Amino acid sequence: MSGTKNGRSPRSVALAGPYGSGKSTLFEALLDAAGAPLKRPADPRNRPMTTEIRIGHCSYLGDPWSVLDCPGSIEFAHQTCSALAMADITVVVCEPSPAKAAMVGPLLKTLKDEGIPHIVFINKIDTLEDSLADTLASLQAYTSSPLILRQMPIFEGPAVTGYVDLMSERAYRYRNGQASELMRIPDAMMADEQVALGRLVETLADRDDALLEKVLEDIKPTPEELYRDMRKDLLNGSVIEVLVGAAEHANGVRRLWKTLRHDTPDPLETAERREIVPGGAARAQVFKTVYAGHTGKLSYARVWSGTITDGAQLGGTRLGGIYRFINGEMTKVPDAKQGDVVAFGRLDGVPTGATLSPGGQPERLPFPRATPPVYAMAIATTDRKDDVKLSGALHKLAEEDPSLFITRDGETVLHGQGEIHLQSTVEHLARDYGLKLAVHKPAVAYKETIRTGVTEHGRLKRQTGGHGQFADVKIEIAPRARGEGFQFIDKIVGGAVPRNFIPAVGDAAREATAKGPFGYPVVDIAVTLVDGGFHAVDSSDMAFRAATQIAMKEGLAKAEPVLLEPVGHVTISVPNDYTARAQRLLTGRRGQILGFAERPGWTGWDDVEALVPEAEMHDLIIELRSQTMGLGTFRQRFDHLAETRAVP
Ligand SMILES: Nc1nc2c(ncn2[C@@H]2O[C@H](COP(=O)(O)OP(=O)(O)O)[C@@H](O)[C@H]2O)c(=O)[nH]1
Ligand SMILES: [Mg+2]
Repeated sequence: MSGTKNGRSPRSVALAGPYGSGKSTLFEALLDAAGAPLKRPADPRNRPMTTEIRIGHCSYLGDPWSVLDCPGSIEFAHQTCSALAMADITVVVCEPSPAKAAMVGPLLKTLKDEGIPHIVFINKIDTLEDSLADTLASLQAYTSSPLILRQMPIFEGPAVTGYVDLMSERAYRYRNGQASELMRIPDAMMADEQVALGRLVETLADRDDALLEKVLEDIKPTPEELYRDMRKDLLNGSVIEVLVGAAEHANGVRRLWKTLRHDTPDPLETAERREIVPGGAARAQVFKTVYAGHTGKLSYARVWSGTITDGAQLGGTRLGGIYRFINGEMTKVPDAKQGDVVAFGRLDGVPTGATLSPGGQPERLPFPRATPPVYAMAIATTDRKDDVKLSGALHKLAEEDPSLFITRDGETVLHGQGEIHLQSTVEHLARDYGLKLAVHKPAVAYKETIRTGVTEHGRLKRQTGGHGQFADVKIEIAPRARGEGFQFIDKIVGGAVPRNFIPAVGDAAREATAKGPFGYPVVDIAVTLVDGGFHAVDSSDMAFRAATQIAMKEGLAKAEPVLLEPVGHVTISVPNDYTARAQRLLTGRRGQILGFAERPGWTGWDDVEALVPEAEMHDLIIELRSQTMGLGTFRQRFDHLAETRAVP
């Protein structure tokens, strides 16, 4: 399959964009048009949300292709970024609505910053009511590269029935499910068409002196000249080509295919762009990992150079199968060549993002870093017998999903990108590992300390049969400044406590801070051993430990204990329309606003900084997203512990 008639290496296109813009519909329409149809969901209007990258293989006009359908939800953004990093070109799918177009902003910025070639496909053109001008203006606000609308929708009455392709100056009437049919440019559109073409040519001429000269001399450029310029500018990111269509009716899909065929770079060019050294050993990079019931582990990878053959030693294990995806079926193939996107079977221990080379340890290729987690959920097995199974499953989860972070500090906590992300993780644990789990809000890491100093006596005296137990300590417990930690001071003079028992007193005092009067760890105190007593036969380390424990327990309770809550330094990033709202959201959560400023490198965005108690952070991301059309994000770091009267 990978070597086709014309010998071209397989190219790869990623479909990205907001949730609901029609990526999955377009994915199916592209495969249909290339004669590699998928099984459709029973009701296409009820298509389930895409939560993982889907892959389809096909060939279009003799060229081999892999199409990657990405999840749209921001909570799976890491998967999308992984797919973008693997693909030769990205199609940004959006809707003809200015409000919804704003949701594409962060994606356009990522593509521009990372230098990934991309075009925009305005889908659902059948829902367009008047013009695309507002939508284009809304998109343009997010990128410094000019958007060039290449197709003008043709209206018949209220409905869009076709388009004028400006570069070839040809008009087409949509035919549902089939190639469009050539028609005359409607007379009423002639004037507008000339204006739009003039704008298109001018934008290209701004970047091409030869074209500019022609424009100045009033010579009409040929379509071929325009195609060539568009490709060059698109590949270096200086313009963004915009196409239109309706995936659901297969309108504009063949036009999109032809543009992709013409403009998409070869895998070799992509490897070069990604600074992957050409030649040498075969190399592949894993961008998705799935542990699924019957098939076992699959590592989806792109081959950047050379050929990888089934059975090769890869990543320290023997490769157990290479698969491609044709007509929605997994098909076993003997090898994978440069450009191929395949799934490798049974690569134990190989995580998402890993670079693989037969028999070797090649250089690690760059892979998108996951954004820090913004939402956490604690999980526990409902049957203690499953604990070992859970631990094994978590290990595999970590290989699959680089945007998931797991902590096991008292309770097991999943930290991820949002509620849907973590829910789908828990469902995965239930479905593929048979784990019944209870989920709950993670505990806040409260601490405690004391407000005043006390002197306390602890004494152990026990006579059991012959040998007894005896120890006596007098300690001073005093508060220290926040962050100074625990300190033990020995002030024994004259042997009131023999030297060899003093370490036991220090250890016991420190251990007693594990759980204070409120049940939380005690921080920032000093314990000074000032006096004590012993017995020549009955004293022991154990006896001194016990006496110290008694003194600490009673002393801490008398020293005006207070609860401390962790407070984080939070930075919320939002488009500046939402800055005031973000501030209200923070103050509503006992946040203390520190200020706001322009977000570096993001025109039209602000960063709002605040100090916010951790106890108020749990669902911050949910409220923030619901108030900012999903655009708001935040990052946080621990700042300090603050006294609180809040009862946890
Ligand atoms: N009117 C219209 N609806 C569409 C079109 N393409 C997709 N849709 C609908 O938009 C919804 C979301 O589509 P889907 O492909 O799941 O979006 P995704 O989240 O981007 O993958 C579905 O109800 C589709 O039927 C289109 O061209 N026109
Ligand atoms: Mg989808």
